[in-house]
Amino acid sequence: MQLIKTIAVSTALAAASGLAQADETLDAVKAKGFIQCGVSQGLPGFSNPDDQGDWTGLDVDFCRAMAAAVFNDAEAVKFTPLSAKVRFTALTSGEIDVLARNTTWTMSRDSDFGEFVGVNYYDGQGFMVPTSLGVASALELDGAAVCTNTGTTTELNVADYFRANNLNYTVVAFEKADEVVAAYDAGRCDVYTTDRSGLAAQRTKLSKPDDHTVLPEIISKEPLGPLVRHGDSQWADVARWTLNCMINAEEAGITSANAADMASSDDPGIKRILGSDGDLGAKIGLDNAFCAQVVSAVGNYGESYDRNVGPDTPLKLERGVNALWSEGGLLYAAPQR
Ligand SMILES: N[C@@H](CCC(=O)N[C@@H](CS)C(=O)NCC(=O)O)C(=O)O
Repeated sequence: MQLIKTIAVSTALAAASGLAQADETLDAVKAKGFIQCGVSQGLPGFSNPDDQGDWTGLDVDFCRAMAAAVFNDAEAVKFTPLSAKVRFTALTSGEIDVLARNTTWTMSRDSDFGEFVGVNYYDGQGFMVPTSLGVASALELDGAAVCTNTGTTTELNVADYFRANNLNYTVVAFEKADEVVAAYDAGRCDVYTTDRSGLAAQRTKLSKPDDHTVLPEIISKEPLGPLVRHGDSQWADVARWTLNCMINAEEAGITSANAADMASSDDPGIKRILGSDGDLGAKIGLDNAFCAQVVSAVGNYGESYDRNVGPDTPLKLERGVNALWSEGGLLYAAPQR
């Protein structure tokens, strides 16, 4: 009796606070008709509203890909802009269904806040300085004032790095990224430190982007990836296999332009990825053609990379370690079989 009462109370509490019960997020998302995706407050290339207010970026594409996987409609998604500081509470409280916000996968976050489902950008922390400072290495930054964001992995990394190298520094930290950019642009600090992709993105907002230099040091590992709440392995699978689908599609040569035709390919591996053979999608509560829906609507990982952060975008980021394993990079998705 006592046990039944406890279960009833905890279920009611969980329902009231929007917390995930086992395997309930996919049903809840289907019932409301869209995915609520937590993103940044504006980071070009990753999650950024354009002039029309439409969200674009690598993380935004991942959210749209999930919507295409669940609804066959990449528009069935709403975006919640979040500062670094509040992002995890938004997930654990049930305000969002998934967090895709240039978020570093660390052990403490994986245990405290949610389940990371993979990596959509391998990064590392770097430093940017005004070229006029004449600094060529981070080891010359003794005594520097360092601008950064609160609520990020950045502060601990920079403390470790300066201590390890016996350098003094002062931190000038803000919650909003635009405040960091404005402070650095106004010369309130000597150095801007964050993920290197973040430096490439924020640089585009400076009054004179070409007057700044990114130093050669990479002081940390920042594997950036999406996460979902703990305790709902079906929803974690939906997120994980959406990401794997985009990476596997690139490896198999499946693109937004050819996905429909490739479904009738003779290649059994391609047929399994696209769902024209087997029942892989049904195993995680989706249509067997979920991956075909994703790639047709959003493209494969490489298409999304090139469109959002690649060499032909303002961020100008080479594929580097974010190339497929078969091209010498780190992207290695578990197979769809
Ligand atoms: N990857 C790091 C840093 C994430 C982060 O918040 N970076 C800042 C600077 S690039 C940012 O996203 N700013 C955009 C915003 O706050 O909307 C983490 O997960 O803690």
